[in-house]
Amino acid sequence: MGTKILILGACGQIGSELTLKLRKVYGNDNVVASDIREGKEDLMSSGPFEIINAMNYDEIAGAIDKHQIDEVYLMAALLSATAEKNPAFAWSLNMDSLFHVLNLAKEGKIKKIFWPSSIAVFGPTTPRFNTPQYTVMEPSTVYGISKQTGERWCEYYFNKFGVDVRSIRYPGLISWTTPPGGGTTDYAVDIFYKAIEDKKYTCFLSEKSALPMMYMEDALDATIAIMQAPKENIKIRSSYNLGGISFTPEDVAAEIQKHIPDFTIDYEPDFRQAIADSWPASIDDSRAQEDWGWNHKYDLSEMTNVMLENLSKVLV
Ligand code: AKB
Repeated sequence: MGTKILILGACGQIGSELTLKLRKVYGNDNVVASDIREGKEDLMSSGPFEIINAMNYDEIAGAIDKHQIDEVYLMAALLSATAEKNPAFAWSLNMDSLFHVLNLAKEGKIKKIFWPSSIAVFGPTTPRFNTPQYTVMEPSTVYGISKQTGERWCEYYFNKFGVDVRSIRYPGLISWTTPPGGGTTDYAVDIFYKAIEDKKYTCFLSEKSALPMMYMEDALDATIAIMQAPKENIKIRSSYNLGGISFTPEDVAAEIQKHIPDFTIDYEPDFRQAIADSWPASIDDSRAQEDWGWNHKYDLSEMTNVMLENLSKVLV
């Protein structure tokens, strides 16, 4: 029998695409999707689905037992902007769910965990350009504090209990199938919807706010690559930097204008500007390249092509 996988938070931006990709790789019946509520039709109909609250240990443990799960991908989380509005809930969701899966691995009920960290672990005192793997980390957001704390616990559970937990610091992720929710990097997805629907966009970050970003397909490839890498290649058990591309709202607007010449953008920065200002502009991901062969495929121009091409079919 093949590897059996449980995805917590399968209906979100990353989870929904990750589920379909993992089903292609491991077989539909071997990938159990779960979330607090039902998701899109293709996700529900292509394989098993369970309603699970990621904050509930018994619900996770029950599904692991029922489906004889080997690996858990914990994708449920409150992102940076939403977490600022609801700090206590963000902390509970982001930390409780992680402790549940770490403890399930410690108890021998699962063999491997994927847990996403984020560029939000860095803060205003971190070097902003080509941010190194090991550097000053003083996150100033609730989300960033939860991710940095999570990284420390992952490393601790690996060192103390041998828990095989693997993690990536995702940059902003761009995709056209499921919209993101509650992040600071969400503008880089919204802008494509608005470019097609209205030919204009009001950006909640300023024109020069450079952030590390990545097209979803690259992020999924990285996620599967780190999970499939031999154990001895995973030398960092907190979380790996993952860079991809780096651009500003002005850069992506210019790229869109190559396809939609009358597209216009204006800027009305809100509270998310302070979050963006505290994060790196670009990331050094050489350790991911060296340890498990990571390399991204999509640049800004290729990503823009794919986003506009696919969204214009969906939004007509
Ligand atoms: C966010 O903007 O909160 C996320 C992230 C960078 O982790 N996309």
